Amino acid sequence: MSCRRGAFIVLEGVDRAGKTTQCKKLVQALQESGHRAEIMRFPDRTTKIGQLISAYLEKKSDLEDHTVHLLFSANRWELVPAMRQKLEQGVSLVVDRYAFSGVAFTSAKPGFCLDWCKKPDVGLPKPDLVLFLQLSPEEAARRGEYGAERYESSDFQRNVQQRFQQLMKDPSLNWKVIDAAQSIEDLHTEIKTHSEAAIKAATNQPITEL
Ligand code: DGP
Ligand code: NA
Ligand code: NA
Repeated sequence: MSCRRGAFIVLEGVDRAGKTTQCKKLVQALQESGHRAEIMRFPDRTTKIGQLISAYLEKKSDLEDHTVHLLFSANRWELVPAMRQKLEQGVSLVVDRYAFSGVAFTSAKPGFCLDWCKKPDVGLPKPDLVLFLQLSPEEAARRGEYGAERYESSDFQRNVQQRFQQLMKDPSLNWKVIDAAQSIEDLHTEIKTHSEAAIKAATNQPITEL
């Protein structure tokens, strides 16, 4: 019996690094070279929990900080059965943000430590590859004004970036740091190369957990 599963690939980074554009280009390129691949994003604002998160991000509602952290995590958990099913069917998942954004964004708030922030995500499927799109706060600012959503300020993003740096020290994860200041096409080529290697390596490997 063949057990060629799909690869679980995550793109992370601060806001404006180009994650969404690169996720779309990657899925398209993988499909064109004959892989089965699908895009996903977190938060997934379409579910009931996602709608609570969306209202919070749009500042239409205020939620207590621990509560919102748990909602973001619950939003990942509710998609786990579908994610596992796809991976086991041989579909590679290209995911725009995951638990690392969860930890980096909440722990950038006063009074939160990395350890507490990581706990609700323990047991989630572990990505085969985490591509971190590295962009300095100065370069991010040059890309234009931040939007009006929650978290979209240079000071907060600087804190988030520092938290990501700490998370990248985890040797149990396959982090690849990519310079997001290069051109869209060069960035895409680099991301595609890493992703194809991850798809090859995932074959016959079990899906592990965070
Ligand atoms: P996006 O739809 O990719 O623009 O993400 C929405 C915003 O939410 C963005 O500023 C990053 C933040 N975010 C993403 N995931 C989490 C999470 O799990 N926890 C927290 N606190 N913020 C998150
Ligand atoms: Na955003
Ligand atoms: Na995005």
